Amino acid sequence: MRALARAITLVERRDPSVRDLEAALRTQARAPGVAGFTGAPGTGKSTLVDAVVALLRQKQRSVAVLATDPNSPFTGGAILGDRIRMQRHALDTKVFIRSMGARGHLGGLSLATREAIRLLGAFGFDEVILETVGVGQSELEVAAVADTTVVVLTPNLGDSVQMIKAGILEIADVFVVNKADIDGHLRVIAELRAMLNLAPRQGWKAPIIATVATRQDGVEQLWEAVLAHRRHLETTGRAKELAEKRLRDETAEVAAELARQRARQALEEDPRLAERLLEDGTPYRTAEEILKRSANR
Ligand SMILES: Nc1nc2c(ncn2[C@@H]2O[C@H](COP(=O)(O)OP(=O)(O)OP(=O)(O)O)[C@@H](O)[C@H]2O)c(=O)[nH]1
Ligand SMILES: [Mg+2]
Repeated sequence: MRALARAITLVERRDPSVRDLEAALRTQARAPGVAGFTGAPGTGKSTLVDAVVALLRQKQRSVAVLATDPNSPFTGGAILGDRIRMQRHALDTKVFIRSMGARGHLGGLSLATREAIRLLGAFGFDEVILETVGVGQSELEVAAVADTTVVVLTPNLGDSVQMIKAGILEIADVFVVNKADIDGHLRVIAELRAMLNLAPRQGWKAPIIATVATRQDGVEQLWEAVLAHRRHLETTGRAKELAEKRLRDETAEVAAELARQRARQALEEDPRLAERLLEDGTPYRTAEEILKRSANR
């Protein structure tokens, strides 16, 4: 576990040694199932994830939770309330809980998260659960990495279904209406269903699961829905397509990261280059030159 934690810190920092580590681990790696939980702050994501972890442990599945916050600097594993909340799993070696951030690192969080997921696979974890912390692009980042995206809504918080952010409907594979112990949950479910019927998605119809995370109600159904979606991906060949697309995306991100490092280095180390750049007043010629040089190395 210590080794895993350290390796993930390297991944967060985008440390060059990650490359060797990955190569060494590749033979052992097998892909864990990845489910991402997203939704507005306070909807109960952490409580739900904690309940799912408990369920998975009953089923003898090992599980890693990555709480990702694209707006934070890398964390080195420090985690706030969530670790306390999930503390009942602290002594269980088949549960790994970790927060990750990657502000200021090119490729952002999705690249670091993908690498962390590969590491978790190499360390033998069966399931990986991502929880987004914070708002903004995080939903989309999670959807780009997870096999199954779970969008968590609640009856309160004023997040009436009409206010669901554009884009959320398309990324949700499973909807959860959590806090179903609060008045108004039936209305939210009805509104959501009506909205989904207006804009049906091809192939997979995202189910709506009502849960009371604090009592673990509905958590079994929620996990069943995640597994049903996973089977759907497998049987339609979509899983393979997604894996291939991710590898292409990730390769483009890694290439961009390497190119940026080399460009910075060239501009620092070669005064002639920097001088000509100033003469040009625009970056294109110099950028091309740097890429050419980099290719010839
Ligand atoms: N009534 C009720 N409260 C709940 C339920 N699930 C979670 N809560 C409460 O809602 C609050 C927020 O729960 P969290 O699990 O921290 O929510 P979160 O989505 O992880 O929040 P952030 O990580 O801050 O975005 C806590 O006080 C929970 O106890 C539920 O099903 N019913
Ligand atoms: Mg949380």
